[in-house]
Amino acid sequence: MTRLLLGVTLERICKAVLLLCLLHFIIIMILYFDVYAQHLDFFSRFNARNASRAHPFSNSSRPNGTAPSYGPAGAEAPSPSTKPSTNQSATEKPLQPCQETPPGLVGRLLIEFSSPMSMERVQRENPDVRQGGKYTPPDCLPRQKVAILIPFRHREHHLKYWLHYLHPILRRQKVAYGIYIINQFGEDTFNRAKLLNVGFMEALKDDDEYDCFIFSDVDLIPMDDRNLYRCYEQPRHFAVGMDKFGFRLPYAGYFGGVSGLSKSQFLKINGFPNEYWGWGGEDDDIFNRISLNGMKVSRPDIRIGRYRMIKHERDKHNEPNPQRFTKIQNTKMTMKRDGISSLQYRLVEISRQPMYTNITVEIGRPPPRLARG
Ligand code: UDH
Ligand code: MN
Repeated sequence: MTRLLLGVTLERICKAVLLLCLLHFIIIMILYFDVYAQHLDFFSRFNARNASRAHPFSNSSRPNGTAPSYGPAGAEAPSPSTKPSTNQSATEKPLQPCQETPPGLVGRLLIEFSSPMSMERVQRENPDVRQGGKYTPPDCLPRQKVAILIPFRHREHHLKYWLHYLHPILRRQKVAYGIYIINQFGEDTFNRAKLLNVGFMEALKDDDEYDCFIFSDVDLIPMDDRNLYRCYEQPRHFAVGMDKFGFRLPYAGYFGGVSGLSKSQFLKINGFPNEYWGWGGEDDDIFNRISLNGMKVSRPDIRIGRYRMIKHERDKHNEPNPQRFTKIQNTKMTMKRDGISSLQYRLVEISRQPMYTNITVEIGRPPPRLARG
């Protein structure tokens, strides 16, 4: 009797183990399907504009565990400002303007944050990036010069992943760029939008040829290199589908995460607000500024504008700002006085690192009324 019972129990355990294995297999298959889904995407395959165009400089290797692309860039034409060459010697054949759809893109990328990352590895894998995190495509004339600005404090771990993934992506996109980490000095309440205003000013002081500014959270990595980091005819919202929002836009007017404005678009809205202390609201205020100034946000296709955010808890001194709901009702009144025109800060240090330029800045603290909450 006991033997029979033992036998039945063993059989059940075996079945359970088998079931678990099957479940595991199915989950793995689903994950793979997700990454390689675009292979099966007939629409993007047949719509491809440049997929078959060979290019002498195209990169056939697949960095960062990337899958090949068959699809279009899914992006509109960039604004046409073309900069003169800085990387061309007199004896060489003159460089051609970079193609609107870069030929070496690979499409959907496999992004993960489990393998350890070090700055040494990032440096080793990006030997063409110049001191300060600058890069110029060697084989074509870029149409724009892009400053990438990252609001920052105590997120070194995230920064390594960001640099690890973004440098190769930007290189494949043929972007002429500089990376600026705008590091808030001290432990007062965090202010994302004000840091980005500082970034705009300091990047232009560093190089007055920047004509495009991309504002990115340090923990957001694009999952597709066809999401082109450049400026467009209208202000751009890049992070349309984040994993934390189920790869959907959380609401129609969302402008958070990663966005980009040309120099003239940024100046037209008087930059970003300086008076949003703590978490939230500043991105909605920027969206309001854009609409109130007669512009319209442009976005990539939802299949291309997907992002992974490195999981994290809320930071200290960046609690949700309880004033944000009232403040975003008043953008029309506040935007003329509060913005790049009223920006005040004290520069603490600029240091050029191999993979980025660090700008540490003191931006003050919220007025006492807000500090009390
Ligand atoms: N940031 C810093 N340091 C800080 C605060 C913010 O570097 O102390 C920067 C960083 O670039 C970050 C961005 O500001 O990516 C936006 O802040 P966030 O990442 O905290 O905003 P998010 O909306 O998170 O992603 C909200 C808190 C989520 C808590 C979830 C708990 N499960
Ligand atoms: Mn975040």
